[in-house]
Amino acid sequence: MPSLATVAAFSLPLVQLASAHGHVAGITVNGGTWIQGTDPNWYYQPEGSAPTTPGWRALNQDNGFVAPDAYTSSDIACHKSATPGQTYIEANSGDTLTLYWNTWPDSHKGPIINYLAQCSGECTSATAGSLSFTKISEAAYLSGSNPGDWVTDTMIAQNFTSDVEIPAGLAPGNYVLRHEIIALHSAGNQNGAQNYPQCINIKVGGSGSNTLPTGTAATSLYTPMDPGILFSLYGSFDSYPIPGPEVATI
Ligand SMILES: [Cu+2]
Repeated sequence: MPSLATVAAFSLPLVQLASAHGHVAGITVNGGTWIQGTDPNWYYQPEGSAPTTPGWRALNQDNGFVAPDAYTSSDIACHKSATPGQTYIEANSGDTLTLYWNTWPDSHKGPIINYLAQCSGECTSATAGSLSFTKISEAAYLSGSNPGDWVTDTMIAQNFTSDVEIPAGLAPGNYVLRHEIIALHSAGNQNGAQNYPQCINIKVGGSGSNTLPTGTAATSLYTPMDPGILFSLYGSFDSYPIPGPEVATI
């Protein structure tokens, strides 16, 4: 039997290895105060012992991804076995959220896509499978090929940050922001794309009056054979078909 000290010595490096890809560690609104996002290590912490944050928690202790063979599972909504953030960001329509990934590997090139879903009550008691997502912004391919320059390279160069605007004119209410990177480094093979969805609760204020156009259940966003999901970075190309629905006009 290993001693307790031996177990501790071996489990510590495992935790540190869990930072290979990434998660949204924090958010600011219009460049303001840092708001903690999420951390996969909080998932197993006893009730009340982890920070209360707007970021959803998930069973992604390896900072890992959801694969195309799970696109019909609600795990694709807000990551594996996700549970809602216990609070929310307060922001107004037209505000800019800056999302801070804790890290991101240079090899993981691909699109960054943002969706909103309106909660029927408080988002703190929503379930991933009940949400309907409307795409509000997307960016992906910039230039070159094999593998070329991608918006994920911009994100890395900007200290691992990515901005998203809450649509101007959006009506006040409770929303979940679904922010997602799809890493394409293995996407030339079937089931090789890697989706990294992160969900964050937002209570939108302000004086907007536009309701969110009808969205799509997360389980209907993508299929494994979409041209932007089964896509090789390692060849010659001059465009890229971003997967999912069209960006909505709000
Ligand atoms: Cu990775």
